[in-house]
Amino acid sequence: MTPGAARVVAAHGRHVLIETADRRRLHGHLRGRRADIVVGDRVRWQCAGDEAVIEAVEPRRNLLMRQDAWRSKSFAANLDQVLVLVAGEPPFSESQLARALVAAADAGIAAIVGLNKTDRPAAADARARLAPYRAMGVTVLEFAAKAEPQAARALLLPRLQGRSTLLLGPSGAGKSTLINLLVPDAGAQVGEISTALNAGRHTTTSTLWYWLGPGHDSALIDSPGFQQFGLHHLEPTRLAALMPDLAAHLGGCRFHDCSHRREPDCAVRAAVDAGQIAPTRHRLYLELLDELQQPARR
Ligand SMILES: Nc1nc2c(ncn2[C@@H]2O[C@H](COP(=O)(O)OP(=O)(O)OP(=O)(O)O)[C@@H](O)[C@H]2O)c(=O)[nH]1
Ligand SMILES: [Mg+2]
Ligand SMILES: [Zn+2]
Repeated sequence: MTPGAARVVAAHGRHVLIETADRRRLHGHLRGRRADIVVGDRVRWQCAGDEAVIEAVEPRRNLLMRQDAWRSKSFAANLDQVLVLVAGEPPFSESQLARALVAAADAGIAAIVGLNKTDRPAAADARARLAPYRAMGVTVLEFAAKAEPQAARALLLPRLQGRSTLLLGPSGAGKSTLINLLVPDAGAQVGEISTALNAGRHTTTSTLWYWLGPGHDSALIDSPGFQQFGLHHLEPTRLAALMPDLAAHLGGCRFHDCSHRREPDCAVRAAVDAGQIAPTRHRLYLELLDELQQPARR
């Protein structure tokens, strides 16, 4: 990195924590009224007392975002991988899982799923609900971050090596538990700033970048659990191509612009009838499609 280059390791609105090329961490804020800066961003900065002023944000390799009818929210930038964490307790929403995977596919970021809390009886139900995802080629890793920490570490570390991985998942899935397991000095890495941002709550309120080891080549990014995962930034016609189980049957429909709703000779619906696409997945697709085709309320 050239002098004055840094990486954003925590972001809370216009207030950020950056890590400089010589591994110092500084509070920073954006010049002017820009507020489009996220964890993972590469920035150029200048000193302003003991703070940093962010002069510019470098072009991003990718950006994971969600967008509802009213506003968009970016999770993080310049990622190699997304790890969507789910559990049987609290029961995960398949809609949120599907949305996270579609958003990652749209952003060109690889995604894997982690089923946490396998020590709980409810894991069996969660495992069954993940079957269509395994069948479509999604890697699903199972572990118990709290109950069987050593096995969880051994399973996950090779998957995280040399990459920057965003942890995504509903509140209570165990994202912070996993961070604390994999990043022994997690508290020290984020320091007071994020402790202050988080104000002693058990629930994560800001996105935070952690190095997995002293080599600084593998990173894990904790993010707050989310309720809504809007995909309004997607072109409705691209949706099916971003869902691998549906995508496998595209091109076989009678109409090239088939919406796979009720057109005759639809290869996607035929695949549902033949048991090749889970009916729940087709329903999720229709639900998302309806949502994307609603006129934007802006
Ligand atoms: N039984 C069991 N409980 C676990 C396991 N892993 C985490 N938990 C518990 O699940 C609860 C939620 O874990 P957190 O790590 O705070 O979840 P989070 O995803 O960070 O939640 P937010 O910050 O609210 O988004 C805590 O009480 C953990 O102790 C596990 O492997 N087994
Ligand atoms: Mg958390
Ligand atoms: Zn069709």
